[in-house]
Amino acid sequence: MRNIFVLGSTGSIGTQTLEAAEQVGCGIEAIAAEGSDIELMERQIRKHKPKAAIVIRPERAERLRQAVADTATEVLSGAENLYESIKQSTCDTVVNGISGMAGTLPSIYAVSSGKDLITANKEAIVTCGQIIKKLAAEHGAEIIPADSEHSAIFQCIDGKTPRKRIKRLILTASGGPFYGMSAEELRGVSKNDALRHPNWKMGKKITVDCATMMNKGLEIIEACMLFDVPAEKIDVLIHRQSIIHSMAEFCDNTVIAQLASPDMRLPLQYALTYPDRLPSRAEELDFDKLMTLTFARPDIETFKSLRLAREALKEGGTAPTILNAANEIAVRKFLRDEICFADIADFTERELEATPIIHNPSIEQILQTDADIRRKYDVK
Ligand code: MN3
Repeated sequence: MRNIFVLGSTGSIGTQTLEAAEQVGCGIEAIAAEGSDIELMERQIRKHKPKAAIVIRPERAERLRQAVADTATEVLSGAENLYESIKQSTCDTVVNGISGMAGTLPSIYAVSSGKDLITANKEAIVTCGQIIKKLAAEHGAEIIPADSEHSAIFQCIDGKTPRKRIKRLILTASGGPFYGMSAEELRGVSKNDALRHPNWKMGKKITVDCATMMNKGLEIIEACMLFDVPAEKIDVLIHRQSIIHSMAEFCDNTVIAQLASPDMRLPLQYALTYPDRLPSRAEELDFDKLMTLTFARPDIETFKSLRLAREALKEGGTAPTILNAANEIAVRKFLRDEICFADIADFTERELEATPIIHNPSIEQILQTDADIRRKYDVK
């Protein structure tokens, strides 16, 4: 059984990873979190007894240090100590549940020190996917996707079929809370409307990304990077029920789909037990009451994030980094009521057009590009 280092342990992915790990009996080597919920970190330490706990915001660390002084867990703080802990850790697997670009360096340190990477963090793969894959190959680390769609594809194409026999990967999308609305109607939606996802319970940033469909745009880029499939072979299909988590179509026109109830603990657990499977706490599918599965084409005129993501992917280099940073800033502005919902994609499009693209960038250039855009808007 894997011995894991959980990054972003107090977030939605982190807490569900710990549940899945407990379910299958994985060891918890270390946990790391930003530090916004010290009480939860304390409970996690008492329950899972990790060797180390890292609080990324140093000013939040002292409270945790005092709270768990009676335990054997060492409390460290700051990003540098996090990177060092990942490198030095005796874990075999890093689970990256950090939200946003802050997850990038941890993923890079994980694979460069030979740890398998279970990644729910999209940004690292979207911006540095090729570099991370190369480092993983060099250091014998495996990358196991935990995003539900990519886990589904990973399961559908697993086996001995050569990659060149894949005709298409079909990412399913719930369509979010605003499916079917016109551009005009989108002008009137509120923050609370955007934060109400029909099927999945997630953090705020990704919930807004689902509403704009930028989440699916980032997932197209992520799928290209993870599975070495060109952009034109990746399709998006609206599937409101979120039962089929994605599909792979092969050259003989067979389509293999992965179905399960929408419960993030399941792809996280599969990543932990892969290639084995163990009983999970996810609800079983009830074919008696379910089962109307519907499919529709996405409206890329209204939800233009999908088009923007494809453009960034085609452009390559730092274009996905620019797309991601601009979107992250726009979402933050939206959550602070500084811009309206429809402005999110416009903001991202303007930034993508205005920022020069570097081809074949280094990690430093990717991080610099990201930092420059954030500095411009004074957003860290
Ligand atoms: Mn997803």
